[in-house]
Amino acid sequence: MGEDVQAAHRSAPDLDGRGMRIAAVCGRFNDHVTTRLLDGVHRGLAGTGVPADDIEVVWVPGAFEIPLAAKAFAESGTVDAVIGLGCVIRGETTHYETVAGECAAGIQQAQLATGVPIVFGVLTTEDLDQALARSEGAGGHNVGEEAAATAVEMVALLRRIRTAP
Ligand code: INI
Repeated sequence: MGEDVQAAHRSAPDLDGRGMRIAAVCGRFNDHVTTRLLDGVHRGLAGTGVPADDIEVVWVPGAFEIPLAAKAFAESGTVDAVIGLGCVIRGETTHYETVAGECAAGIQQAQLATGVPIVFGVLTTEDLDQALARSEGAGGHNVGEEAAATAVEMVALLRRIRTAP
């Protein structure tokens, strides 16, 4: 495959989220950061045509609880995708690896078990500055906004795969 063709395949697709229902499961731990990620999710989904009424938000104590709530949403059949939002800062905990690792593993297990996309919109950073730099306002870098695009892309992709003749 030529370089241009490969680049075209790598580039982000046009995202159309109209008609999709998305849930966000948001960790309260470090909520000065996770609220910024949630703002990013709303911005990102609005940009693809998902109306605010089609976004359901729930809060859980921390990143460790995200997989269970996300799996419950995925099993409910009420949403097309789930976005997990959390913030685990290494400097703030001695069990950083446990919380971050279990959250990631749980999300992966839940999406593989249910077949519903569950996006890992969880920041795992060395310090607060890094977390703030990945959760910026409109026009800046925001992992929540990226997670929104991933959710819409995966829903559209799975629909194509599952309806392919
Ligand atoms: N939860 C987070 O989301 N981020 C953290 O940085 C964090 N730290 O530092 O410990 C954290 N801990 C709480 C954890 O997610 C659970 O809520 C708690 O252990 C109860 O199960």
